[in-house]
Amino acid sequence: MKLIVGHSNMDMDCLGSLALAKKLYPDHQLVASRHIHPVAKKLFKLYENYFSFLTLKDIKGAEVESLVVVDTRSKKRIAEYTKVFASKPSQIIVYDHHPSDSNDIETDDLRYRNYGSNTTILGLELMEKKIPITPDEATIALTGIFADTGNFTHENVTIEDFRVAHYLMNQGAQISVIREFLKTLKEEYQLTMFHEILNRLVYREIKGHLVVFSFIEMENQVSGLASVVEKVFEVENPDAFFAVFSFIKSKSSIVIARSQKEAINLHDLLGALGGGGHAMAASVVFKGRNGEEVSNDLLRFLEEKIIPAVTAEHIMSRNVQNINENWTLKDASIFLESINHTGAPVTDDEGRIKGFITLRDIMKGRKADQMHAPVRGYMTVRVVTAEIHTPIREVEKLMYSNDIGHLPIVQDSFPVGIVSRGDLLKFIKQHRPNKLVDSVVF
Ligand SMILES: [Mn+2]
Repeated sequence: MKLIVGHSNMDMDCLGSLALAKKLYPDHQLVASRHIHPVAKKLFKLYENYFSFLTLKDIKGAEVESLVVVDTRSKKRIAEYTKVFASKPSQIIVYDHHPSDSNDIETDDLRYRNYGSNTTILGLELMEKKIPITPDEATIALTGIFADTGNFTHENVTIEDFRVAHYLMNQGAQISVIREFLKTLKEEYQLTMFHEILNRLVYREIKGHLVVFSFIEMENQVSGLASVVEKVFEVENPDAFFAVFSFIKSKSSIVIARSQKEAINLHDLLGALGGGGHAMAASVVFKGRNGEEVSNDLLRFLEEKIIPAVTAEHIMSRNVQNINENWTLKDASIFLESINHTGAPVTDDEGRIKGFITLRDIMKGRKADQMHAPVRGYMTVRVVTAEIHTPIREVEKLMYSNDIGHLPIVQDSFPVGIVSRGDLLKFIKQHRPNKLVDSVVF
């Protein structure tokens, strides 16, 4: 037999990948997992006949000459299929966008790309081979891309995801249908849970990152918790969110986590605890442990393992050029011109920061014919400053909410550095590797 499989607990991206894999390998048959992820059930039901999936029963004892695996490279996640094969498939092709782990499928044909969605990898191959697809196929595929890129807003999104989305729109993908599939909090209890979590959020600063936790105890596990977590993460927008759910009946707990920081890599962190997922979305299950215990252990673990956030100290320029408060506006203007800056901190004779003066402030003095007046009278007195240990997240907020181009970094009211918008942009460009930012904006 020639088969195409996705991972167990098939989600939207998995289904999108399957739909396109069937186009690339028309002589292969699709196999359905025993479990469909709750978010993908609607999509699965609607297109079940169209896919004409084989079930596990159909492939029992099969001799598989060719196996195509999509949206995973983990042996564990395709074990439900491989367990029932008569022998090892003679050929395996793997399409995956997840990072490698210790449990990788052995293959010499791994088509790994770091795209936001796995569907994108297959989409590009279809585009290259100019294989036509139907509007239904385009709709299923595009749903997968929307789902795995958080509607093209997650940091994992790449130009390629947009390219394939563009192609799928051209093939007749229907946004109105996709919108129906993507509605997350459909159920009443999910909405209730959403508000319950919001009311119980605990905020922690861990090594300069804003990390949010929640802990909810419930009788039984229900489906759709991940969508709720996703929504809370979207609304609260912290650096990372760890939601702990504890199930009384089964004496187990699950941690569902989301992150938007490179320094908080969930694939590594929760992987170390036996869980799995992406750098930005992962989960881990603890059997036989109550949620309170899990929450405390998790916090201790994160406090130890999370990489410290970069602070102002790392991006500021140390060469601060100050202006004395007693200088004239004319002196200040010549000075700024000589150092090629648009503004500088103003200090007293001891070097303590007293204010900030910009070329714009000096302009006002020039218009009033006051170029011989002291800087003191024209500077901004209520100067916004930060400290060397202020995390970049704060620095960014301070600069944008106060609309300032320079942020003096002070220690005991002495300026020790200054961060310009240029410094900040340079940092963001380097440390939030997003192909969009690299190739379009800059
Ligand atoms: Mn995926």
